[in-house]
Amino acid sequence: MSNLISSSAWQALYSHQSDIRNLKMRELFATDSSRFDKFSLQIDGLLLDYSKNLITEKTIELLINLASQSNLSDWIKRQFNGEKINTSESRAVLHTALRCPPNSTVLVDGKNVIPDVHRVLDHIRRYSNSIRSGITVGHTGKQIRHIVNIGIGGSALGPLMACEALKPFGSKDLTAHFVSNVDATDIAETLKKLDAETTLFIVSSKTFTTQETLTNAHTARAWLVKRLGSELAVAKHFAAVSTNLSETSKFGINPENVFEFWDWVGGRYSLWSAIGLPIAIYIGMENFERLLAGGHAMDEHFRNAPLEKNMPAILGLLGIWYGNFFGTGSYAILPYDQYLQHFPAYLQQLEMESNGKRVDREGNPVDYDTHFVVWGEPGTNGQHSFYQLIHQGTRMVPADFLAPLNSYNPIGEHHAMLLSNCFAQTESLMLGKTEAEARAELIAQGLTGNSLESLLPCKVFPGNRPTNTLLFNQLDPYTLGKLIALYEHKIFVQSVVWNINAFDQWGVEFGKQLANKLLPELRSEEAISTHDSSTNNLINIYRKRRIS
Ligand code: G6Q
Repeated sequence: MSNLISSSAWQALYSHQSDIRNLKMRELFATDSSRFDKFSLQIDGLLLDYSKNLITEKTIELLINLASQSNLSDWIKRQFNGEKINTSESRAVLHTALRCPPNSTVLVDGKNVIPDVHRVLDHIRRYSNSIRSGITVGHTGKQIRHIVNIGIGGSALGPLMACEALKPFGSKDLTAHFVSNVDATDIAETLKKLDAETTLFIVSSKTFTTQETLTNAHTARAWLVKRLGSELAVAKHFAAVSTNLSETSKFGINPENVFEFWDWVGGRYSLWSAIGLPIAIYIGMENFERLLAGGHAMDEHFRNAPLEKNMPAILGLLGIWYGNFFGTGSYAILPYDQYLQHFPAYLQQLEMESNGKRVDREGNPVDYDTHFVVWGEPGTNGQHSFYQLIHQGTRMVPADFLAPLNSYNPIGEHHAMLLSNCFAQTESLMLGKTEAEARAELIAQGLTGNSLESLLPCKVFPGNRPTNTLLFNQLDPYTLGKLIALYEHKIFVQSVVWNINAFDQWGVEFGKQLANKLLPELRSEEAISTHDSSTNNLINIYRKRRIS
């Protein structure tokens, strides 16, 4: 049995769970009018209401004990101080340094990294201003109107999510496009929307060796050269973001348009770095800096707030409460904000790639569950599809609801309707509907006898389904920065308790290793017989039936 499972803090939570699992949240609310005050936090305008959880004050006390037993406060210091806590890659983990003010000091191997961070930010400022103002133009002298991010995973999902989330701040003269998939359809359909003379491609890849990104970049390059009739056009229409400057120069990108970042920035944590270049161009540097400032504000909160008032710590520990003590296999992210439509996919990577691990920091297989499946869709759309399972399925699915109090599109009653749906959902997930309530409703509808009795079980809702609600005024860059950093730190909290490394991704590396392996066999003249019978047949069927 691992130290974690046998620890007193874990065992105390284990027995507490059996004491309280039959409690009803509706009764907890009915008997304690201060429940919201007890179980909510505010950090400059961002509210976390976690009162609709299956918890008592004792639960929080025991969860905080678990965090203390895991030396969470020490780990937070170690991360912020640039210790190489990503041990399997021997790297520091310093996305937090990317949002530090210029007068800060953060040392990696004895060197302060902040001057480099601000040197690159200055470069981003100059370049994004000159694209937006039309000082830097395309090969034929026309102003840039389309920016196309070519990148995948951590080099795509953050900028995609943030450009969509901050659309109200986006330049009306620019359209941001994102190409990730090696499926040619992705780039082909994007190219159809573009005019080569007014398009800037940003090739974003930490390693600059990723198959999908380089393939798409070469296709885009060939398209551009063909359209503009000159190789010289590449210098004006391509920029790159990478830690691998020798590969960017091999690709032929003008060194002035190459933006650097460092190995201590993990891919999925990189939108704050030069990987955020499309965001800076699209929303402008001042707004990009507001995003960084929001992230920094959450960093300061995370470092300084006591654990019981620490938003990332509370969110992380609640996740552990359900995942490890109630056996929930997934949790849902449900933004009631159309601009946050890519936020669930963004968090899916951030959380599952960080904490989807099976060995601890010492390399021992763990004997407890680590991360759960993360999924979600914007409300109210999800209500008309999968909420059924959350309300009445056999599994408990904890969910985070996120909503702005004010809309950028204040048309009629839309926003009040949106929020009324959001609040009604969390309320009814908590309350449920008892058999007596369901029966009274059916009687009021005129049902009696067998028709009433047979319908009754379907109309009962167990309730007691946990939710968090995060409210903010409007989704501006500063707020988005805080929200992203909140989840980043929440993930770190969980990794500390689980004693796993949240910052490596060997599963992704494995995929990259496999990517080119089968390719020559698909082109082979000879039948393939070196794999298992399934793989051999799949390859051979493709070989026989491919048209081009
Ligand atoms: C992120 C992952 C992964 C990575 C992509 C793209 O943390 O490592 O999603 O971002 O595989 O890698 P490159 O940026 O090196 O192309």
